[in-house]
Amino acid sequence: MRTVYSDKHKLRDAKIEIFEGQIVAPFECPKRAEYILNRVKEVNLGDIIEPRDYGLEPVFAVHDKDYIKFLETCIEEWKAAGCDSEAIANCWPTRTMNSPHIPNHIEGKIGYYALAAETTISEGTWEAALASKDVAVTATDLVLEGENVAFGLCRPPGHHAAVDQFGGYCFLNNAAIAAQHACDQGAKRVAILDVDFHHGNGTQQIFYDRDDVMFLSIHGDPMDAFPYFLGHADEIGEGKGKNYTFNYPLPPKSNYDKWGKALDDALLKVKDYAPDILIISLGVDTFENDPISFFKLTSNDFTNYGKRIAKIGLPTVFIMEGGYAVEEIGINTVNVLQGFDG
Ligand code: SP5
Ligand code: ZN
Repeated sequence: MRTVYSDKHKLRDAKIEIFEGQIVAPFECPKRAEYILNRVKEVNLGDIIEPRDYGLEPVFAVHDKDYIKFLETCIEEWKAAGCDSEAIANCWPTRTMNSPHIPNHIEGKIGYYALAAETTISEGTWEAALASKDVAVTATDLVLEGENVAFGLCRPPGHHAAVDQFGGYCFLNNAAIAAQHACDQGAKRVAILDVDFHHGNGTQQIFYDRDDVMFLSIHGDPMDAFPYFLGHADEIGEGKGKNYTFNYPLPPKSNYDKWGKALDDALLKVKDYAPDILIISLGVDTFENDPISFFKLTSNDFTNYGKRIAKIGLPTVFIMEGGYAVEEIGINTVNVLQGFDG
């Protein structure tokens, strides 16, 4: 299969993350994509190609206009306000302060648009996010143009980004932009299966009331894991979208036996839905040695589930999301893709 990749991911190179009450080096770092790319080359997975430039049109088809403006200008405004640092949120419109007014000051604005504080906005973040969405849309177009599978080596990831919120290392929702692009190119039904350890809250929110994009997610139970406030089994969609969202929250220490049962159920639902295209939000933070997650999948399990996804026989786009055991991220990611390719 072909891999779409852009060097521009390196422009997302934040220096800080807030983790367990400390300032640490970000888990979501440029080395992640390097390891994946090297493994793609090492096993000769297939050609590696540059993304096409789709501009902002597919972004506006999913995200809020003012949110995009904010992402674009955030770091400049932050610096203009006298802060010589990466931009970070420290206050939010919380449950007791739910007003529709968006503050003028960047400190208030970033709080309005942030869904978590661990993720900063640094110089180059916007440019990297733009390239990442081009990677996702290009991979999707390869499949819409007739290839049976493609890999979008996206970085930064996307699945936590909502219509007008960033966080969880995500800024633009690459998988959602790809899915909407497929719809706009004539796909009647699109399924997004999110196998990242974390619930894909952004993707769920974007398509929650729609029946033309099915969303399914297997993830750490939000009672115990980030993003904490979405991803429960009783979230099933609303309006026309009712019964087109499926969540499989799993407890700490879940192994492949348990995880695979959720996958089987999800794949049955996808098969019944018979989408024109399947998008996999591919996070390998389900790995047993992931530093921030609590599932117990082994490197071989990744190969095995790649095979199981291939078995349902749908045109498939893999979009890279999380995975923070950096030294093993290449092996685990490419194991899924090789499993798929047989
Ligand atoms: C794309 C993606 O995988 N984003 C993940 C963002 C997770 N950010 C918050 C992590 C908090 C982890 N807390 C773990 C405590 C373990 N001791
Ligand atoms: Zn994740």
